[in-house]
Amino acid sequence: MSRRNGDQHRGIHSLYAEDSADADRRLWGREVDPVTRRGFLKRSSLLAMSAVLGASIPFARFMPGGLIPAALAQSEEPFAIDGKDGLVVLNDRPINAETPAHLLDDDVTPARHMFVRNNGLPPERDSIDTSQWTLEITGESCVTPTTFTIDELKERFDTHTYQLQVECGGNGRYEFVPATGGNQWTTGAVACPRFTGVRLRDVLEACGIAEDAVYIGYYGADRHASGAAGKVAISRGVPMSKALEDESLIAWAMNDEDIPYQNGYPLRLVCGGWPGSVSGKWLNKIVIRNQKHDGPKMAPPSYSIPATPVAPGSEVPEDEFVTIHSMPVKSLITYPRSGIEHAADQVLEVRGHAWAGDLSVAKLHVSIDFGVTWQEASLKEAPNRLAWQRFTADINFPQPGYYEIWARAVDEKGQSQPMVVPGWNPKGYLNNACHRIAVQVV
Ligand SMILES: Nc1nc2c(c(=O)[nH]1)N[C@H]1C(S)=C(S)[C@@H](COP(=O)(O)O)O[C@H]1N2
Ligand SMILES: [Mo]
Repeated sequence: MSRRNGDQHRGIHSLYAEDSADADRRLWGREVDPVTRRGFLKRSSLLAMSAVLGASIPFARFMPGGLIPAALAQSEEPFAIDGKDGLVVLNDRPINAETPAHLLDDDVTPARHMFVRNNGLPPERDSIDTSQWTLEITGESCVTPTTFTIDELKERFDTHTYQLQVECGGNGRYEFVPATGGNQWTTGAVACPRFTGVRLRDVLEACGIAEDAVYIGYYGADRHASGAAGKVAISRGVPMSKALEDESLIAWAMNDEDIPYQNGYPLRLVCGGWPGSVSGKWLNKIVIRNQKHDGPKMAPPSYSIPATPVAPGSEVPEDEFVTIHSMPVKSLITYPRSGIEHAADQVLEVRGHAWAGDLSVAKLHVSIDFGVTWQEASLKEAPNRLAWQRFTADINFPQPGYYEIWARAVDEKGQSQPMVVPGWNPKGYLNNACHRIAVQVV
């Protein structure tokens, strides 16, 4: 079974109903993602739109022609996964499930709300014996290959705790046109829990890093989705410079408890700020390599983008890709939940998080008039490097009606989230376009 969420949580960019549907047909010779609501809105006037929303639209004059109101473009479809609550399932074999924005409101993402992205089939829950679990450190650039139990890791190395953002490289993929293969993540393949473990660096150094070392790679105990024995679903890694950072952890705990089964119990790698795919789950082996790691899903087009921009739909030769390193600046509005009603005479406190891969976020602005004017939000510092940052903004609405709140973050290097979906790429990675929610002011 594979469930798509239709147009849940559509962002700002894919919503130019009339224009984009026609443009889609012109460009691609087919209807891309036909949505009933879109058909309705195409024919409807502003008056009809207001009638459906149950409110007038005070900033209608700024509303891009054909924009589908966020209030109509979002829906929810809960599904149960053991230990998870309120996630939306995109695929159940392997399990891929994302978190609705309003369930990511906590400063520290609770285990039950952390998304799940499985490339293969996790090891049987009952087969996992924490006391027997081992982590092997080896590879051609490892001087003294060593195998550790989890207890040995705990005894031999200092324990560290960091709050770390993990975002799937394909988060936001659903908005690329033409559509690209893979899970059609909307906004919810991101989380920022607190991980506890030992530094990857300490363990690697204890095993001896040869001078020619350039990369590490991980292996986990999950099986390929085909079930084929010995076939690895995913084995990715990072350059030594990332592996040796303070915050790169071999973790056994998340939010002071065991790591949830679907998130890699009993041991996982966490390299925050990079595509989630480098943070290996059910971790049982790390290789120190004298070349770029070449495990499954390291080679293009996996977790890679064209080195230079390409026209949407282009075929890109393998040697013209680069591997994704740090994720780009992004933000998410986590309160209020999209579609709520709010009293006109009251201030609305909007909340959310912003993050920027390896960098920090410098500023965050919100707009209630479709991006014509922007108000600076208050933005907290991260509790540690590679954690997301909380933003809040008090919003006053000039009169009752339908509003959208848009949020836009800028990183420490001045790089902003784009308003529209960024450059198309063959696998639909790195969509960091602005998030928006709907509010009915009554
Ligand atoms: N062993 C293993 N590690 C893995 C994966 C996997 O399928 N198997 N998926 C990766 C991908 S693509 C992502 S985005 C993150 C997701 O972490 P989560 O499922 O804990 O949210 O785990 C990464 N680590
Ligand atoms: Mo991912």
